[in-house]
Amino acid sequence: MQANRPKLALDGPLNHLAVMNTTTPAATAPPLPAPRDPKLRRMADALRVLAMDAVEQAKSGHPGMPMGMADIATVLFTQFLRFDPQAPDWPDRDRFVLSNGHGCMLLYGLLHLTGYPDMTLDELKRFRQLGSRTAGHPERGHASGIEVTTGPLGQGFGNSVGLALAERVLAAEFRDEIVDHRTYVFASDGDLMEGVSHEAASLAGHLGLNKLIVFYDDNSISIDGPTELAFSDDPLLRFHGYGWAAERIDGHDTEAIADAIRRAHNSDRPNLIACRTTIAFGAPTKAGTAAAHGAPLGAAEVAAARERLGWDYPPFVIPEDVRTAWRAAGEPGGPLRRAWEERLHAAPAARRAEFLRRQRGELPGGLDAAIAKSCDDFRAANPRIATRQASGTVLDTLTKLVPELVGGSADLTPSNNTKAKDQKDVRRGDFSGRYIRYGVREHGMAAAMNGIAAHRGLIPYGGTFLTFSDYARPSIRLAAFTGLGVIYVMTHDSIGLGEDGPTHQPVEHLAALRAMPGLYVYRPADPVETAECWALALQRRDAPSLLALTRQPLPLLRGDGSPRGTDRNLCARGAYVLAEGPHARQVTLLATGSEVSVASATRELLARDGIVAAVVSMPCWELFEAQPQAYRDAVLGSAPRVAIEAAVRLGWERWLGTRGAFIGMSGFGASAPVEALYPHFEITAEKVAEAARSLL
Ligand SMILES: Cc1ncc(C[n+]2csc(CCOP(=O)(O)OP(=O)(O)O)c2C)c(N)n1
Repeated sequence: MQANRPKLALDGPLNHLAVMNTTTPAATAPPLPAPRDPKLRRMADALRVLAMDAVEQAKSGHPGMPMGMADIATVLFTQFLRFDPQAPDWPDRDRFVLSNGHGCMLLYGLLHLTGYPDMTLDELKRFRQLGSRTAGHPERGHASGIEVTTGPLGQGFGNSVGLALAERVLAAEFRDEIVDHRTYVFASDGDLMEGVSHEAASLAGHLGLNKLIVFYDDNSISIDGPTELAFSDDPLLRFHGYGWAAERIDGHDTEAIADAIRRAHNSDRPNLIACRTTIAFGAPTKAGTAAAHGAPLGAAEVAAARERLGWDYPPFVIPEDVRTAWRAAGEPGGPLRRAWEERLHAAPAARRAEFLRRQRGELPGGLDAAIAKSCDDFRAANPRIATRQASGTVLDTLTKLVPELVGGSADLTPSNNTKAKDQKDVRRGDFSGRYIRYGVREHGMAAAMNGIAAHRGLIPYGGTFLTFSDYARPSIRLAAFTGLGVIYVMTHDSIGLGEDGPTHQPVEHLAALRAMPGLYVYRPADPVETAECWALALQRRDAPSLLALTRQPLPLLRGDGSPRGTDRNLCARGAYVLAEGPHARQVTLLATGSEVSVASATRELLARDGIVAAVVSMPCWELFEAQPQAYRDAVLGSAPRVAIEAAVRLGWERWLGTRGAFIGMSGFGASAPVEALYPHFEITAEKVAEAARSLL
């Protein structure tokens, strides 16, 4: 500490404490270890102080992690990360993921100091305020340089596996001169405790994603206190077991950090660098304690930390030498990016055009015609097949037409029908395939798919049983929340799956998934609707889509004589009248998926009694909700309504009104052949007809 340092130009209590209190916490704390490189330490201190000050100003946030990981961030951003603040979306940039998103002030500070134009000092001052770019956790789309939304621990880690995988797959197609970048991740104890990171790490190890480099903030502190309260893993041993390179370093030693990164660059495996750090490094009394994790340090502690760090500047003031050094760190990206642009320009025209099309997120031409042909083929063949099977057939067409489709399944490929005939497996060392064996890792798969989608250049789809959407739900939520065009192929969508029984039979899942804002849930009723829903899912590049598909075969409902939709995708409006007349309807039967055929059978049954029923197929509620009122009124009609869905009633009230009846499930299913289950749970045309008659 310098005795004759100029007085801090601070206001109010901070000034008071720094100047008046002769026994400050800083005075009693042991001095900080001397830095190896004082310039780098000063740059790191700028990050530390910005984090302290922004959290203090917001009266909310997490100062500890940014202060603990500042040295690692400084080495990475000044010496290794390839980024260009003037072109933040440059496709061949390195990806940086802050999986421990609570420490977001570290990222905001980095983006500001390295010169991302939209991350102004003003934004840092408005940390955690309404409408600021500096949200409480990093949100993709709020500011450039934020690759994925993080905060739910483990998700960023999972995303990073998808980012690294997308890089390899695209490099195999477009060559190293166009695609050749690394994925760097910051992760915390919490990230490593969460199950999703185990799944993702295991997959990354299996695939040998050696351009993935994770810095584990090994600070032995989480919210409850020391991690030893709940965590006795040996992460190095664990990651070695996954097939990663893993080592431990001092996370405040800038040379050790740089050396570890160099070793990682030469590794043939994914890399975990466990960095021993002190949470809130520099804070005199709260460093190394849980108190520094997620609350403002307090004016006295902040003032004393400034003293201890030798940082003599008021809040949000960055001295010129530090600002210049940080700006310089952002500059090499410009020439790197321009050199890449030249390489892209020199690539064969067709390859370049294809690369740019993918980056723009444009689908290739011919999709509508291909879907129309699929529909015609189904009509001509009049098959009695499950919608999962129809989906498989549609995929055989789509994967030929849309090379950016990258499929996969969580070990249910033959059940989900997700692998198209022409798809080859993606393998360690050979990433030229388009099909990913995700293994029994639904959550890891969904998190990786978010990363693949966020990368750009590929469209991920992946399958499991609908009931196991619960295992993937946290990642589905983030896809919905951040507008990632991921496609979920979720088969075995009701009691209709039969003998596997109630453990596998979803009942509440459709309601739960429909409750999620931003997710499009499709439940097609037959092969033609399946093809139409696939087209809609593919066309929606700014939100996730989920296809709920049957295990059991269904009759073709959109055959000759039914609405054709050749010039228009009938599912595009979310719901439509499948069958009407011959006179004004007396009852409207609303249904989705496999129960549309129950509704159709009911209509015939009622017709025998001279009762006119309309059948409305409702494959996608979200799309129907978005239609003009007049269309919705016309489809729903004014006659009494009966809804049929082999799932719980929750949500159907909005379509049924006060007078409607619901035929479906009110509890869990049972293990039996499908033919026994529908009558057992009274989801039959007879029961629906009875309900309809009671409303007349
Ligand atoms: C899935 C999930 N569960 C819980 C939380 C709440 N939370 C935020 S940080 C944290 C743990 C903090 O410990 P650590 O991960 O070691 O971070 P550090 O304190 O070292 O910054 C928890 C439980 C969360 N963000 N995400």
